[in-house]
Amino acid sequence: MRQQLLAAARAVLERNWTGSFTRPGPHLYPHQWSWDSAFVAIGNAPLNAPRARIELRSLFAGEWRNGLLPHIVFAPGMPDSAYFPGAGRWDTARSPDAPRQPRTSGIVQPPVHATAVWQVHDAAPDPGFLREMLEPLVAWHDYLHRARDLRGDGLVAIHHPWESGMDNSPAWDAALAAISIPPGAVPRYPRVDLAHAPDAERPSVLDYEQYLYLVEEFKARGYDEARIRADFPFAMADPLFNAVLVRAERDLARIAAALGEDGAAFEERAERTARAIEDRLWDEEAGLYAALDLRSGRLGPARAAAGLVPLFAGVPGPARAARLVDALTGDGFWASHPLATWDRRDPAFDPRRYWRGPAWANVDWLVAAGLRASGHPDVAGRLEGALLELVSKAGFREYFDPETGAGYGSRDFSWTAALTADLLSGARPAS
Ligand code: 9WN
Repeated sequence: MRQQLLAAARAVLERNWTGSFTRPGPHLYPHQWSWDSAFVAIGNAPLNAPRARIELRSLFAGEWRNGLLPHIVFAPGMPDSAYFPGAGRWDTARSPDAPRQPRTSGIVQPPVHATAVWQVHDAAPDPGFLREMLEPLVAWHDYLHRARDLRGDGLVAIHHPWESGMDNSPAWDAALAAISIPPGAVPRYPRVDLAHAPDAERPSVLDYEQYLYLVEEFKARGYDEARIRADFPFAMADPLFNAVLVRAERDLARIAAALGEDGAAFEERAERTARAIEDRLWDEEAGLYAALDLRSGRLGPARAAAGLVPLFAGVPGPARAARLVDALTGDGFWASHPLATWDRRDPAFDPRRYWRGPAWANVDWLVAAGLRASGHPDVAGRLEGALLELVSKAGFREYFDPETGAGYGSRDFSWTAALTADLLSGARPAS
């Protein structure tokens, strides 16, 4: 069974390979996405390391001069109508920092990349590749600390729900509701996504209105770091994004050390961000981390599986890790199939609608790796086993109903296949 599943996962990665990057899904997502590529590189590391290196190089070809690593690098030659919002709508030529080619979006996604680079090197050592990636990775992390650490405490902000990678999570509802959209501020647009996935499985009309309004707000500021920092209407410190950064800084320190360079500054930044997660994002009553609204100063509801991901970076000590284990094995997240991305006991939970409840393979994978790293290998093994069972029944779908196990969204989804392959090939992120 394991061999068959591994062969099927490899076949998905093969079909979605374009020659320079792996499409997240065959129809819905025709371009290169940032954290998708990092997960795909992790899956390819033991299977096809040269391809993993090409994937990461292709993504970093879209890096901006100020270190911003864009969440989408648009495939050359693909019509603008293939995905919305396409390169034309982003209009990143307003920034002197954006590359002219390849064309890109103007926002970011969780920084899994240093971890992916390290894992590719770990599976197939190649100091030349590490040397090539060091500077772009440092520029990327420098950008996050310089442009996104709004209070100078080590926590970095996201300025768009798409930057979290968990687009319509209820974690963003209150902050988005506080933004009023002036009439006519959002030019008309097509919902290209609805041609490929049912309405009930995708973000709502209101969600898209808010997403597209925020895109206009970036454009109005010319994608200028200082102007965005000053008054951007949406600024959230998300536990997943920050925890992934802590882990990435530590992996960057490993990369530096492997090249005979001093990585102490990266370790120090990791410590600072980890401390800020501990001090500012922990909800003692819920026993879970939550997102902090940096504009209102309010800690949001501790109801997201993203609040478990600090385990991935070894952020919590044993007592908090034990509370996270209680939370994740309880009714809120672990239904018939793990893990619901939003607490099932909360009224905002929807088992079908994208990031408002369905189980996603990348969240399971991050949490399982975190459980291993924090001394809970049994729970990690159960979680990984349950994910493999889910995928073997429902296929490499984009996300899954945590109650029925039904698969939703894109078929042949690349990161589901890649992370399944990673689990099956027995490679584990070095903690
Ligand atoms: C917007 C590609 C991406 C993932 C995100 C997921 C979804 C895009 C969309 O698809 O977002 O970036 O069109 O909905 O939410 O995590 O990277 O797979």
